[in-house]
Amino acid sequence: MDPDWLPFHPNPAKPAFQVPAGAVDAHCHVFGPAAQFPFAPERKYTPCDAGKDRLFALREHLGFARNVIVQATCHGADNRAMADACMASKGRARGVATVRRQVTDAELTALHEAGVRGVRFNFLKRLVDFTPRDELLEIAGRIAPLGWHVVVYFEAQDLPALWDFFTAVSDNLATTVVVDHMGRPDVTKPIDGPEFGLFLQLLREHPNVWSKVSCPERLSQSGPPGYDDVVPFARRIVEDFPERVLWGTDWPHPNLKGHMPDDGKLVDLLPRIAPTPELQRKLLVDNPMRLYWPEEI
Ligand code: 0GY
Repeated sequence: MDPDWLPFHPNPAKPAFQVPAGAVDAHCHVFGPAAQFPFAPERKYTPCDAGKDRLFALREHLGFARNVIVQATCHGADNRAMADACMASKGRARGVATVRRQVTDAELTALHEAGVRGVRFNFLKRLVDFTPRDELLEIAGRIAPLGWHVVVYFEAQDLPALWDFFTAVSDNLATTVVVDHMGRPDVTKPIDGPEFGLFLQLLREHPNVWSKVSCPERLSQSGPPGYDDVVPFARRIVEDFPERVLWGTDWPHPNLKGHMPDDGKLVDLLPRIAPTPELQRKLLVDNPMRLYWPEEI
C-alpha cells in the first residue's frame, strides 16, 4: 500500500528556540503501523506508517514533555492506534477520538481510561463523508458529562454555515470547542477583513471556543522557513485570546502535497507567534494542561 502524500521529514533540525519546561505538542497524529492497525476502508488518502515510537522520539528531540494525539480521518472511527499510543506513553499523551453515534458507553469509558479527552468533528469535504448535525449533537451531548471537549476542523469559508452548530455546542452544552488550525484562514486576504474577522468574533463572543494556532505549512502561500504570511494571523489570536490557544506540530503532516516542513523550524516560529515568555507558557504549558491534564495542576 503506497502512501499518496509526502513522507515526514526524516531528520528535523534541533530547534534554536527552547520551549518552556512541561511544553505540550497539542496536535499530532500516529498512523499504523498498518500491519497492526489497518487504515480505514473509507479513507480519502493513504498515509505512511508513523507510529508511536517515532512520535515519542520527535517529542524528545524537540524538547517537549507531552503530546495530544488527534485521530485523523485515515483511521476513521477506529481509535486503536491512537489509544495504544496514549496507553504506551506513561501518562505523557492524551488523545482526541473520532466516534460514531453507535459508540457504546463502555467504549467511551475505555477510551477515557486510555487517555482520550475529546472527540473530533471534521467538516472538510475532501477528508470525510457528510455526517448529519443531529448525530454530532448527540455525540457532543454524550461526551460532555465525561468532561471531554469537541475539536472541530473546517475551512474559513464554511464558518457562516457552521456558526449555529458551534455555538449550540459551546453555549447550550457548555462544552469547550477547540478549532483546528485557526479555522484555516485564507491568509492572502487581509487580517482585518471580514473573513478572519468572523473567526475572531466567534472567539470574542463565545468564551468556550479555543483555537489551535498551528499548521502554517498548510496555510502559507509565502512558504518555509518563515511562513511570514501566516505568523500575523496566529499572533493576533494568541495576543487577543491568550488563555484559549494551543499549538502543535501536526506531525507527521498527513496528506500534505506541497512541501514537507522541518519540525524543528516549526518550533522556531513560536517566539514570533507568542512573543513573550508569559504568552509562550500559556500557549505551550498552562492551556493544554488545563484542558488535558487538569488533575495535575
Ligand atoms: C490535520 C490536517 C489534515 C488531515 C486531517 O484527519 C485528517 O485526515 O486532519 C488535512 O488534510 O488538512 O490536521 O491533520
